Amino acid sequence: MSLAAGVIGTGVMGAEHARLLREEISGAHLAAVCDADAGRADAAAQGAAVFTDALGLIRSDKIEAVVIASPDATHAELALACIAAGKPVLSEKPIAATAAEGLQIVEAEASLGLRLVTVGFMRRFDAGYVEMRAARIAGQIGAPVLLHNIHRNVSAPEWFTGAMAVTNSLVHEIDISRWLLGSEFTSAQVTSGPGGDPMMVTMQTDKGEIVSTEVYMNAVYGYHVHAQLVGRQGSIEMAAPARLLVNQAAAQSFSFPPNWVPRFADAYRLQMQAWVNAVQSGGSVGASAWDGFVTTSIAEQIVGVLASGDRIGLSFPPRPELYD
Ligand code: ISE
Repeated sequence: MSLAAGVIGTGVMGAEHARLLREEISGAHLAAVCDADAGRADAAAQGAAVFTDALGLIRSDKIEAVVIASPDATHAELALACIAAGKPVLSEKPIAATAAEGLQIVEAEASLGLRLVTVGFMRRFDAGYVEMRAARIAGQIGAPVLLHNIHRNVSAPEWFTGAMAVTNSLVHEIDISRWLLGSEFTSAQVTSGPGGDPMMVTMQTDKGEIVSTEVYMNAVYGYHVHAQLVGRQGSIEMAAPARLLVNQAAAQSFSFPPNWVPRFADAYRLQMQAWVNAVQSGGSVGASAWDGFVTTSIAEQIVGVLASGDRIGLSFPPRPELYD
């Protein structure tokens, strides 16, 4: 039976998730969308039902699973409503706007004893990261000692603050580094440029690995995400994010994508397919509610020391057994 999925929010990411469910995913179909903007909702629905009330979509008996792509501040309330309705949910990152709300989601799932939440940290489905993690697990470069991450955007709006670069962008590296290394972060320190852009974040893990992440929101030349994992017996890094190399005017070049949607198009599709497959088989996949909570908690703790530049020891409440 095809899974009836509903998408809440039809902005850039919601429209892409709706398109995937309409056109590219097997085992599921787009049953409904929800957005306050009727024109945008109709464009994404293309014949599926349209709701203006997100809780109405979640509680509808015509909807079996939910994708949340509404504004960040609404994620927690909607994820909690999905848990209350017993429906699997794929929520865009972040899981919640605050760590306290993220913990509420973890506690709700833990008391239900069932994992219903997947957080859309789509980089876990990107071929480069997947191969890098497999190489680490196979011991190809020996024990990891360093991970260097680069995260550059073309430009950010005037109102985009250093704190937002942490909660909106750095969160990807927090999640993917924990996943790549299979480690937990224990401390962090940030050095910020003027107005918080660029920033350099140095973190350490419980295995002593050092993780550096450059977040540069106004890098101009293109959207550029890169990772290099350094081990005791070698290093492994991402190749250029392109299928074609152009030879012209005595030079070889490739193009950078303008933003994350084309860069991670395959990852978004593979994530959606893996989520649908997991829901169909009663399992779970991708970043859990616990991963989402830890990431939001680390981001929040880092934001607290942005101005001082102090190194901070990171701490979390105990992890419920559900996530072992
Ligand atoms: C954006 O919100 C995303 O989630 C992108 O994946 C990230 O690369 C970008 O920096 C964020 O602003």
